[in-house]
Amino acid sequence: MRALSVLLSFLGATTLVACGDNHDHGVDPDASADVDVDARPPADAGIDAASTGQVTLAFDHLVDGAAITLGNDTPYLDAVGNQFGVAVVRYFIADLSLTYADGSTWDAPGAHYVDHELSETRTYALPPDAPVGDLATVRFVMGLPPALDVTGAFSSPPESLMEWPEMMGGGYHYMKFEGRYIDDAGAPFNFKMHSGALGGTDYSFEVVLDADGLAVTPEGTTLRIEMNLEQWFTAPDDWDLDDYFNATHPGIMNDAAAQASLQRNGATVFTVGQP
Ligand SMILES: [Cu+2]
Repeated sequence: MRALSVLLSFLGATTLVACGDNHDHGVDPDASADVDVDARPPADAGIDAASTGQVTLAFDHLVDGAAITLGNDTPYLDAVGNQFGVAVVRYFIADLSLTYADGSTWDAPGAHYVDHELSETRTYALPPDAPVGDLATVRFVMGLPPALDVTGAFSSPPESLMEWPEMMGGGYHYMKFEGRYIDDAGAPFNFKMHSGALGGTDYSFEVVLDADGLAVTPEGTTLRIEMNLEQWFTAPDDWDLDDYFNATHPGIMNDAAAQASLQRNGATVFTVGQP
């Protein structure tokens, strides 16, 4: 329901499917071969351990396919040639949903917070009762949908530290992606790419990832969710960081056009694979 409303609020504009890059782990056709179908309780009788499994998401943060190193250096290049580096990566995802090859879906409602520097946040163990089967897509909301983006919803750190100013509409940052880039004058400039709902406008969006070749198994499945950070700056909108982070425009929290642009670029930021 929530995912639907997010989709509707996004006017169906772009829910691009991003291809994972690690589909070599094939599905074991015998994974549930020893289950006696006749012995299964009816679907509504409770959790059948052989027909469900636990999916764990493991979050990685990459630039150009390589794991990032946080710091004040500017080792990376974006699409328009800005040198940049990464110091902070913090964000929410919400309302995860698995879509199976047979068309069925399984939902894990609620929000999960990720901070690159807090290893415990980079693992998200979903409820253990996901149906076993071949996956088609992994879906989630990047940021917080309106129902979850409510001031006071998170009462303790680290989530509570993501608060978004009341004067800008309250709720929470979807993301804090901070670092440093080299500006047109050749000087280092610290950027804070902060996204969130601005003045009551929801800029969260649904991410749909191609999970072809991945499956939920009774033994448990880990899916690697990769945020490819350079993609925030491109596809479809190329960001010259000089235009967004400079002395007269130090940030983007009050910039509706920038928030809308991140919503567009974000459709291709994530990929999924299996470790
Ligand atoms: Cu901010």
